[in-house]
Amino acid sequence: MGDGEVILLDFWCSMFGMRARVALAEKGIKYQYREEDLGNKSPLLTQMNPVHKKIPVLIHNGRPVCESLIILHYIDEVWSHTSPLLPSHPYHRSQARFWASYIDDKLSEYGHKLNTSKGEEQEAAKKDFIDCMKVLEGELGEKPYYGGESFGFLDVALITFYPWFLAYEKSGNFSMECVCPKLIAWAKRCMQRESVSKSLADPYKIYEFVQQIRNTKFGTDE
Ligand code: GS8
Repeated sequence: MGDGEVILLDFWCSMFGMRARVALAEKGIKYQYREEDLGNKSPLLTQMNPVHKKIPVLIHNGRPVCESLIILHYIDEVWSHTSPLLPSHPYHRSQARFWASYIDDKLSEYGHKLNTSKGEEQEAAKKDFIDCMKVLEGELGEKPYYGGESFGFLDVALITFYPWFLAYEKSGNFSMECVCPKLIAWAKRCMQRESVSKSLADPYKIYEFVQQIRNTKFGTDE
């Protein structure tokens, strides 16, 4: 079942797309990477994800799987013989899903607001973002990974925000290392894995990308 053609429709700096890239790399799956122009989406993207028309989409033997967390589940179930990502115990699986949805509902929203707002709105987003990061750091506790002794589903779901940290820090004028030192130590541990370091976008390019968005929105003399 795991064999066959695998295509990933993606966008280089997407934290959602990078999740699929890390999971595919962890499992050692060969795939075709197709970069989408989100301002001019390909007919394949609109055909494969007609509901949301968003990346990432994993196309396995011609059939699409949409939504990054669902893609992670799918990859883990189809290529189950190696590098399990989800915990084996139902309770631990439920907790990994809970925290992944917390990341998508909260961290992703506050991070986006922090990068794309100014003044009071940005200060509020910064506070929410930092609070959220501290909650996630608390959940990690003293464990090396969210998956416990091994790198797993929740590690994949969160590590793809790491290359965005530089842009968040510059936008909010704060240091993640000072705010959440244990979380940064965890991120550096994850980066030692080739599946992670080779799949994540360059933080400086992401920072430039965010600057361009801010310049378009607010002008260059912020
Ligand atoms: C989010 C995907 C998404 O926002 C997931 O896969 O987890 N819940 C989804 N994709 C964005 C790019 S990354 O910010 C996207 O494709 N945007 C295009 C659009 O909104 O038109």
